[in-house]
Amino acid sequence: MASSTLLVILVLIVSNTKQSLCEPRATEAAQICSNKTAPESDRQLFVPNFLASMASISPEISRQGHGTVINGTGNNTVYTMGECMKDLSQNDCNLCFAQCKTDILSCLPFQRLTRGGRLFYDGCYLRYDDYLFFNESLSSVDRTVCAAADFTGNRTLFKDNVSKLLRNVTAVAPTNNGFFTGFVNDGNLSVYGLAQCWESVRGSGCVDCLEDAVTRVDSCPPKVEGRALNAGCYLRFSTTKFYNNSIIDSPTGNGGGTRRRAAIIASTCAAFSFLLFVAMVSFFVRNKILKRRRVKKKLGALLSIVTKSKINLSYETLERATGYFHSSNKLGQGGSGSVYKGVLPTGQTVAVKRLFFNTTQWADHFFNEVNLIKDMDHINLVKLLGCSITGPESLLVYEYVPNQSLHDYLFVRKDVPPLEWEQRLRIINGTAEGLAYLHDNSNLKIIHRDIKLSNVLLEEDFTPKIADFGLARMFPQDKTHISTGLAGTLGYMAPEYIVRGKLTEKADVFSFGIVVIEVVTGTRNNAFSQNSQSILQMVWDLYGSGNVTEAVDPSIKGKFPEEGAAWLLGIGLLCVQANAEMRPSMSTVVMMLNGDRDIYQPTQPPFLNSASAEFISRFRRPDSYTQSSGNNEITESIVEPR
Ligand SMILES: *[C@@H]1O[C@H](CO)[C@@H](O)[C@H](O)[C@H]1NC(C)=O
Ligand SMILES: *[C@@H]1O[C@H](CO)[C@@H](O)[C@H](O)[C@H]1NC(C)=O
Ligand SMILES: *[C@@H]1O[C@H](CO)[C@@H](O)[C@H](O)[C@H]1NC(C)=O
Ligand SMILES: *[C@@H]1O[C@H](CO)[C@@H](O)[C@H](O)[C@H]1NC(C)=O
Ligand SMILES: *[C@@H]1O[C@H](CO)[C@@H](O)[C@H](O)[C@H]1NC(C)=O
Ligand SMILES: *[C@@H]1O[C@H](CO)[C@@H](O)[C@H](O)[C@H]1NC(C)=O
Ligand SMILES: *[C@@H]1O[C@H](CO)[C@@H](O)[C@H](O)[C@H]1NC(C)=O
Ligand SMILES: *[C@@H]1O[C@H](CO)[C@@H](O)[C@H](O)[C@H]1NC(C)=O
Ligand SMILES: CC(=O)N[C@H]1CO[C@H](CO)[C@@H](O)[C@@H]1O
Repeated sequence: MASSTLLVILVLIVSNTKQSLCEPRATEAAQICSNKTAPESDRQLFVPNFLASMASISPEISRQGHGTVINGTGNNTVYTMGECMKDLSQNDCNLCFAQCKTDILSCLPFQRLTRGGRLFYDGCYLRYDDYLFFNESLSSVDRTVCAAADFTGNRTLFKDNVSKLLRNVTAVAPTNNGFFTGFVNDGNLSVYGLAQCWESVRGSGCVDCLEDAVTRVDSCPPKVEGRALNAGCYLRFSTTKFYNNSIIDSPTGNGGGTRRRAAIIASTCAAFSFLLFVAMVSFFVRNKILKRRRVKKKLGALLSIVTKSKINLSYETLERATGYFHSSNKLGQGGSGSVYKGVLPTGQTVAVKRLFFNTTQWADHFFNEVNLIKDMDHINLVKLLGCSITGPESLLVYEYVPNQSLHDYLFVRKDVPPLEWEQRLRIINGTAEGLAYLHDNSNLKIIHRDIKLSNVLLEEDFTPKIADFGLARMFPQDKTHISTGLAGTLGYMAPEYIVRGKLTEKADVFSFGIVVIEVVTGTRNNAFSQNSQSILQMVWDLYGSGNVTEAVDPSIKGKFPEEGAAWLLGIGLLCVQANAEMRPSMSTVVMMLNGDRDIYQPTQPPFLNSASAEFISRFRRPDSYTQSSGNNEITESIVEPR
């Protein structure tokens, strides 16, 4: 009983932190994959254009929160549009979009070439298609999504109030840069709404889109929430406050009539506002509690693990240790949180990671990391020293690794000498050993899923340490592969993982191969570069012509053993072979690195862009699916939220 009270308090605290507002709202509202198909022969032209457009849209999004790009020519041109909701901060926008961009890959076809996909998140939107759709306001596949839960009070009043809110959407948004947020409340009930026309949909297009959206969403009550997901706009109402209202409260914001309404409420009766606040909070919390049963269960398991162990640290201690998370102590920002340097009262220097996900993801990631790595002990894995889960935000405490990441060392810092050959060798060896430990750990097989230069940290003596297990998944021994939501970083992702969501430890081997080639050549692998510039293509070609040492980082020219370099690049190429089965296991790699020079030669080119289209098409042909149970299973499990 006491523990369940504690859980309730915990959930309460979590729901009330500012974090629940500033989350990137990367929750999926709908994914709509086009069922327009094209001949197989078009695939080789279409997919590279798709990848190019995904690469060029990100800078647009991080510059201005929206963007459109067109890549390719003729009938294989790919049109891509992305946009964040206007109330998101730029940082949240980037986070939302990064996830959106990864997840839309699952619209890429499996058995046939489909040429379009839309992914609606509550914080951002991404669509690609094979025709110019940027100013389209309505389409035949537009969707209305109503929540499952019914409103529990007087439904007639609720419906009236929702309609009242929705009427203002069409009145305000078209003349307000396509954007609306607002709410209705009468003390007992609040309804919040947000609507946005995409940047390229203005004027009558925006009006048409919103009118249609309002009509459809108006049929959602008595459901507590509804969304209209149209080609040209997004509309959502909910009894939970889900948007960032600082835009509305700020004097220059775009609140429409709502700002005045808020001012009236505030000035007429402060006590009333307080009641309102209490009502809002209790609605909000009750909702959260109902929805987050699963989280509570997980938290329960986690809490007992943590409190039984010695790794529990108090929030105050860690706050003080990091100078109250002072920006000068910030070491970096990862996929699941920002990391600060801190000094514990014992004098030990540590790295403290603040997780910034919303509640569900928070519990998932946290549970994942703590549970996975609390028992891991290997010199090449970053060690988890402790955590804090009862404070206002969750913190993980790791050993501090002083030289920062391999990525920063190689490509960012200008004040360090280039890595010598022996140091590179040591880094590659250690990374291989750490990975082999993860893969062959006695009772669990762990796939890291996000091996890349920035997840390899360096000690002062250049011992590498693999970090960031946030994406790691435990791998049941009796399964040969698991289908999973795609995660990871595109340039490092194995082709079979991108294309089919098929995850085995060979996906890590592929990423490791990329790391080897990057470390030896001192060049970054660009997932989207044209084939002439691809470092993988270059190394492969030089390997074929027997001149592979020309690819070695020019900054150590003449200061490395030619034979050793050729051999190491050969191992790298072996690991990035397109066919997963032909890649060696990590333990074989470790053996090779330890001097077993009796290795086989790479026989297959890596996942190159020119070859990639051909490669992908081979992977996607129905005949290569004979052993799987068909594409549906894979599609569904990929779309499943993590
Ligand atoms: C809310 O929006 C404002 C204005 O765009 C922004 O500065 C702020 O960071 C946002 N807050 C959150 C919590 O996202
Ligand atoms: C797919 O085809 C079905 C029937 O042919 C149609 O009803 C549906 O709207 C189509 N979906 C898309 C996304 O085009
Ligand atoms: C894709 O299109 C964008 C602009 O629409 C352009 O900047 C970029 O260079 C193109 N990429 C390729 C590989 O053609
Ligand atoms: C694409 O264009 C080529 C010629 O430019 C044509 O042969 C082919 O049939 C077209 N494909 C489609 C699907 O229209
Ligand atoms: C969208 O743009 C195209 C080309 O610019 C134009 O022909 C079309 O009429 C526009 N459609 C709408 C709905 O504005
Ligand atoms: C809801 O409120 C309306 C107006 O106050 C009232 O006429 C109606 O009877 C109420 N319905 C219920 C189910 O309480
Ligand atoms: C809130 O609800 C209660 C009963 O459900 C009702 O008596 C009261 O008048 C309502 N308050 C407002 C401001 O509508
Ligand atoms: C709707 O707009 C009117 C006038 O613009 C404003 O007075 C009213 O408060 C708004 N209502 C809502 C629910 O936003
Ligand atoms: C804030 C507000 O407009 N609340 C209204 C909700 O609906 C009932 C019935 O129409 C009104 O009495 C409230 O004023």
